[in-house]
Amino acid sequence: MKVNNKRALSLMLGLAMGLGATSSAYSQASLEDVMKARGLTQKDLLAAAKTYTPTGGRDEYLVFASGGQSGQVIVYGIPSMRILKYIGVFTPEPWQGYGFDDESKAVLAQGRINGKDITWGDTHHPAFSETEGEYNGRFLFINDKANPRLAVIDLHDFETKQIVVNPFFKSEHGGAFVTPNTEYVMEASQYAAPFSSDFVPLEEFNDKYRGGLTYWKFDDKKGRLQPDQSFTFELPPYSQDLSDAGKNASYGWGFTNSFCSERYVGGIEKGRPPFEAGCSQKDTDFLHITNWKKAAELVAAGKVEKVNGSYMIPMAQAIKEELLYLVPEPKSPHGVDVNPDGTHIIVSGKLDSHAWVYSWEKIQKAIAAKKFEAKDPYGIPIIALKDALHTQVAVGLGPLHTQYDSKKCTVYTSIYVDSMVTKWDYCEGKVLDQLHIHYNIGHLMAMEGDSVSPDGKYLVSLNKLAIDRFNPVGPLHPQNHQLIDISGDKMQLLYDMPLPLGEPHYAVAIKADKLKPAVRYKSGWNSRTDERSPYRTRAGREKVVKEDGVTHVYGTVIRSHITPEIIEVEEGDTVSIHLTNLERAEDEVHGFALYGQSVNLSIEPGKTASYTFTAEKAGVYPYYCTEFCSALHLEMQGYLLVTPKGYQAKESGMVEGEQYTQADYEKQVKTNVETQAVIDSVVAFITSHNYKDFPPVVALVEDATEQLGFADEAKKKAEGFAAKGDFQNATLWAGQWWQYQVKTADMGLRAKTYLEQHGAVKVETK
Ligand code: K7E
Ligand code: CUA
Repeated sequence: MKVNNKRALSLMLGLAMGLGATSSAYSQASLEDVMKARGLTQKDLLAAAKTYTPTGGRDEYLVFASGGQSGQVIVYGIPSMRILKYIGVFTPEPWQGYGFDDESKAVLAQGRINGKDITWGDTHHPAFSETEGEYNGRFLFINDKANPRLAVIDLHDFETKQIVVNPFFKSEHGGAFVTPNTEYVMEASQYAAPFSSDFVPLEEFNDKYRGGLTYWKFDDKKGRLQPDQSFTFELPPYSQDLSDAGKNASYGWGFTNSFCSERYVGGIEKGRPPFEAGCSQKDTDFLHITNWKKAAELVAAGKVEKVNGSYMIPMAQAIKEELLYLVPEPKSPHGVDVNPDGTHIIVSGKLDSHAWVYSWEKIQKAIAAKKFEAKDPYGIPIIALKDALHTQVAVGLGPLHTQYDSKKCTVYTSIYVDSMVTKWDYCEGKVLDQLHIHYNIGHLMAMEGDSVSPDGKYLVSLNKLAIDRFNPVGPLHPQNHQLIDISGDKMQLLYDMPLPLGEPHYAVAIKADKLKPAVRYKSGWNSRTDERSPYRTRAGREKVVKEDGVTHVYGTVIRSHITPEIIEVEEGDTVSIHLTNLERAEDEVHGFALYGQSVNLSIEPGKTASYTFTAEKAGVYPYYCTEFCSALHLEMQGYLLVTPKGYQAKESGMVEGEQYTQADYEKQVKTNVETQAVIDSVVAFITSHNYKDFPPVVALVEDATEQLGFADEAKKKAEGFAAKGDFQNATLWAGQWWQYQVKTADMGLRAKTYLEQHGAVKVETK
């Protein structure tokens, strides 16, 4: 053991002294050699130079992609396309302890449907919180299509904080889309169903089945959706699809697509033509236009009734109060996208080769003049196409979604059937460029593309099929995100990124410098409620107490021990283990796993995480830290002893495997004195440089100082036992003293390396 530790220390010292890598023959090859060996073209090299991010480098944008069926969110960088994180949202994720600790189980429990735990989600559309139409980098919302739910992720720590269940819908697709100041998050149903949870026969489809659109109120300060202030529009049983919120000129309004306005109900097994035939008969479907601002005023004025405890605006009321209109749109549309200044709305029909551009000015005029061509079967006024349309542009077969460029009037539309991206001008109505992708693109995404000021630069094509693009890995292929350079007149394909998690329908990208994520929590923090945990503990205050029949373990974790190290409970006890990470150091996360229980905790610096279970069976249950946090990570361990009922401990006490003498003690002290000399030299190096100009180094120095403080306490204990002639305890405490020294040296050397690599300069020392 000791030998290993010493080797570890000398290794650290060796690296710090620059005895590192020697250059290999490979690295001496010229660029031409490498091109030749790998069969690369000039074009490849250019693409590589545009995406390659040198070691230690950062990305300009961060992408938050839906994780599709994984129920997670995937975070990656642009232009490097390096994946940084999977965020657990609707699905348990063990690395983050999500769905394993009590705190996050409570978040997942908010998403229960009819009392049943749903441990996955079909995530589709992420959306950033906005201020005046600009991404503000504070929150991310994402929907679950399968079970109509929305989740709130706080970008302060990239954790899911809330899940809400739609009180009316049985599925949804048109979420999440935010209004320009995140007043509301839009969520539209997809498959019409009764608003109640009762059985209603399909024969009553037209009368009793309904679509809908919920505007979820968001409280920016609390960072939570407010179900009691949210409201839902009752809509006809058309299959409502995607939505987008109006902005600038169209602020206060929302736009929602629909398909199957034929209201066909299928029945292939009864010899009826299938859904797909019955749902694509008409030449047009309906774009729904809703006035959320006026609806919110009615809600505030107490003029909207609650149904099932939630505000619901019936169609009759929406029509009477002039909140709801329809406009014909191309057959089986999919995307609806409002342009940055809010003056135009682009809709593409999957079964029409045109993208239709609507003029908000024309629509407003028709509404003001009450100029309608007809009413739908539910009495909703229909604005004539000619009174709403700006132009129609032939963009390709199977157009789906549209993204806006930084250049005025320039847009990119995904063309599913033709497998390409069409760049076109919606003011002039002409196609500018087309690029083939691989294969069958769904959504596409430009940098800050949903904001009022898109950045252009890059486009990501989120493809539905990968087919032959990657090494084969079985019948289930990875997803393929293709990075496209859109800074010039011609689009240029740069990179294929496989995504091995689920089908990411949509993604959003934000300038990385808008995000300011924390590196640690306030001490004793419940990260899911964003409050101090009632179960937090400080160093030296660890305890085990029985309260209301539950054995509460108030413990701590820090390199490299879990306190307590031995927990004794009786068979049948309910046990609640609460662990607080005492670390303040960046990236010093500890985990917690316990034999025979399905648990892993991720306890980041400052966090308190809990795990409650019943100790059903008497036995010995080792536990340990699951993050390789330090040289003595493997020793970060303990035992849960579940004693049989009525068990009496024997008198004899514990016997240690080794007995130590005065010579052992002195040998350890000698090592410690030598180690201290190393620490002193590192400290001298750091303090003789302008280390205070480097915040990461300041943090490391603080951490090292703290570890050295612990070393001092252990040293005093060792010396106390030595003075009493108890060399057993003296030697063990001297060993612990050395452990803290090693951690101090580790921090110090990391700080020294950082200074050397970041051009620190010598300063005058007094
Ligand atoms: Cu087109 Cu759900 Cu937005 Cu898939 S959706 S592509
Ligand atoms: Cu803590 Cu390993």
